Amino acid sequence: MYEERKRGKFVILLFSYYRFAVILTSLDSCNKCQKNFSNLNLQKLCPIFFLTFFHRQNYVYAGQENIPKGVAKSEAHLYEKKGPTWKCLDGSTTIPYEAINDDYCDCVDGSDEPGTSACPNGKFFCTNSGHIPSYIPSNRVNDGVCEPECCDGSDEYDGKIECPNICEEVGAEYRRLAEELAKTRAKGAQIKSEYIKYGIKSKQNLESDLERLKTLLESAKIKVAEREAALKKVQEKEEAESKTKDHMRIQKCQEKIRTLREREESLHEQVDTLLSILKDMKKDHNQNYHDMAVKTAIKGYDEFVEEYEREMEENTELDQEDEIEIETLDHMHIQKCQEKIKTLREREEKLREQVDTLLSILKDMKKDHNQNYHDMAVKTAIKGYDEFVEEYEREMEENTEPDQEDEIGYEEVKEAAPRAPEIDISLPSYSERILSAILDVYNDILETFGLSEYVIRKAEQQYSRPSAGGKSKDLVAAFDAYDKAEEERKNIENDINEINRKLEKDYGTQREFAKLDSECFSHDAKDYTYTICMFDKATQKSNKDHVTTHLGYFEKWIGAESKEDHKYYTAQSYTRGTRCWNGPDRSVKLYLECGIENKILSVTEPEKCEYILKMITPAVCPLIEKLSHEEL
Ligand code: MAN
Repeated sequence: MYEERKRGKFVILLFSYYRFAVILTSLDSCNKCQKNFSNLNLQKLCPIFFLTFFHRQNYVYAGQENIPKGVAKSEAHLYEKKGPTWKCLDGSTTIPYEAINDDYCDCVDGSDEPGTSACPNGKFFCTNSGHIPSYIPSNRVNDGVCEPECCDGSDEYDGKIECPNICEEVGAEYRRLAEELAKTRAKGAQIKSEYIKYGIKSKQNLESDLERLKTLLESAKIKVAEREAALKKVQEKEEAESKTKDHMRIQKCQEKIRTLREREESLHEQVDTLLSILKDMKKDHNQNYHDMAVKTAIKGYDEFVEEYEREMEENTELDQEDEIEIETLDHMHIQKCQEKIKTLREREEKLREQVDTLLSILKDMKKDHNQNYHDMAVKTAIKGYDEFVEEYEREMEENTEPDQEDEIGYEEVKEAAPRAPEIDISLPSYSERILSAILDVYNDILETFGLSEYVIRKAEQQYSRPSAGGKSKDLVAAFDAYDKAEEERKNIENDINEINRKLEKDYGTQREFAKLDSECFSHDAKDYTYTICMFDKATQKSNKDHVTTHLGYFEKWIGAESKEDHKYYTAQSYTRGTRCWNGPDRSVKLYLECGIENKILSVTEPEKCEYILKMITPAVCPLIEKLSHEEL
C-alpha cells in the first residue's frame, strides 16, 4: 500500500513539470496573439482568456465549513457525509470518508482528491472572490506556482510560497477590457447594420433595375425586328431596281450589238462593191496602154485582197463564238456583252480603214489616169467610184447622230463622269473617223455600263449617292438604323448580365459585404505595400521599385466548410495570382475580425507566395441581438 502511494506521488511530480511547460507555451502564444491584434485592444484580454479557462458561472464561492477543499459550493452535496464511507463520483470505488483529500489518489476519476495534487485528473475550485471563479487541474495545487486562473492564491495553501489575492485588480481590468470590447462590438454592430441596410437596398435597386431593363430589352428586341424588316424591304427594293437596271443594260447592249452588226454588214458590202469595181477593172482593162495610175491601182488592189482574205478567215473564227446567251442577268453576261461591243467596234474600224484604202486607190487612179486612152474598163471603174462616193457621203451624214439612243438611265453617274470630248463627225475624214471610233468605244463602255471604277468613285465623292460598298443612301440609312437598334439591344443585355452577376455574388447572409464590393484597402509592410480590393483581387507593390505583383482574384469564402457555420463568412481566398518562380501561383487568405473600421492589420507569407492577410471590418461583428444572446 505504501509503495503504491510512493509511485503515485512520483507520477504527480512528473505531471507538475509537464503542466509548467504548458503554462510557458501558453504565455508565448499570448504574446503572439498580442502582436497580431495590437490595434484591437483585444490583446489585453489574453490573460483573461487563461484566467477564465475553467470559468463556470454557476459556481458559488467556496471556503464554507464542511465543504472539502477544492470543491465548489454547488457541488458540496456530492461530498456530504452520510456515513463512514464515501463513493467515488464515478461510482467505481468506495473509500473511507476520511480518505477524501488525504493526498492519496483512490478514485479513477480523481474525485476523492479535489484539494490536493494527488490525482492527475482531479479538478480544484478557486473561489476567486471579486473576479470569476474557476477550476484548475488539481495536480497544480501546492506545486509552487501561483496559478493565474486562481487569482485568489487559494491553489498554494501549504505555505511553501505566498500567492497574493489579486482578484480585485484582475476583475477590475477584466471588466474594463470586456467593456471596451463590448463597445467595439456594439459600434461594429451598428456599422454592420448600416452595411446590411445598404446591401438590402442595393439588392432592391438592382432588382428594380433588372425589371426595368427586361422591359427595355423587350422593346429593344421589337425595334431590332422592325428595323431588320425595314432593312430587308429596302434591300429587296434595291435588288429589284438593280435587276431592272441590269435588264436595261443588257437590252441596251444587245441593241448596240445589233447596230454594230448592221454597220459591219454594210461596211462589208461597201468593201465588196469597191473590190468588185477594182476586180472588173483589173480583168477588163487594156493592158497595152501601160497606164501607170491604172497599174498602181491594180497593184494596190492585189495587195489589199491578199491581206483582206487573210483577215476574213480570222473573222470567221471570231464569228463562230459570236453568239451571246443573255438569258440570266449577271455581271458575267454584262461583261461579255461589253467585250463583244469592243470587238465589233474594232472590226468596224478595220472595215472603215479598208473602205478608205480602196477609196484612196480608186481616187488616186481617177486623178492620175491617162484620159486619152479611153479604156472602157477604167472609165467604168471611175464611174462606179463616183457613184459609190456620192452614196457613201450621204450615208455618213445620216450617221452623224448614231449613238444618241444609247441613254439607259445612268444619268447621275454619267453627269459626274468625265466625258469624251465632242467631235464633228460630219467630216468623215480618215483620221477623224479613227478618233471618232475610239471615242465611240469609250463612250459605249461608259454610257452602256457606267462601270469604270474611277468614274463610279468620282461620282460617289461628288454626289455622295452610294456609300462604301456601293450601297444607296436609303440602304445605308436602313443599315445604320438596324445597327443602332442592335447595339442598343446588346447594351441592355450586357447591363442585365452585369446586374445578374452582382445579384449572384455571395455578400453574406444579410448582404453585409455588398458595401465592401470593390473597395480597396492597403497595408504597408515595410518591403511591400499590399492591397486587397474586396471580391476582386489582391496585389503586392514593391516599396523599392514600385513593381506590382498580382496575388490573385477573389475565389470564395473559406471561413468554414458550410454556410450554416457562422464562421463561413470570416475568411476569403484569392487565387490564380502571378506564378511564383519555381513555385505555385500566388494566393491570399484573408481573415476577418470584428472592428469598427475596415483595415488590414497584418500581412505574413508563412509559405513562399502564400500570403495571410488579417483585417478588421464591421461586417463580421455580431449584431446586438446576437451579442446579448451569446452573452446569456
Ligand atoms: C517576390 C515577392 C515575394 C515572393 C518572391 C518569390 O519577391 O512576391 O513575396 O516570396 O517574389 O520569389
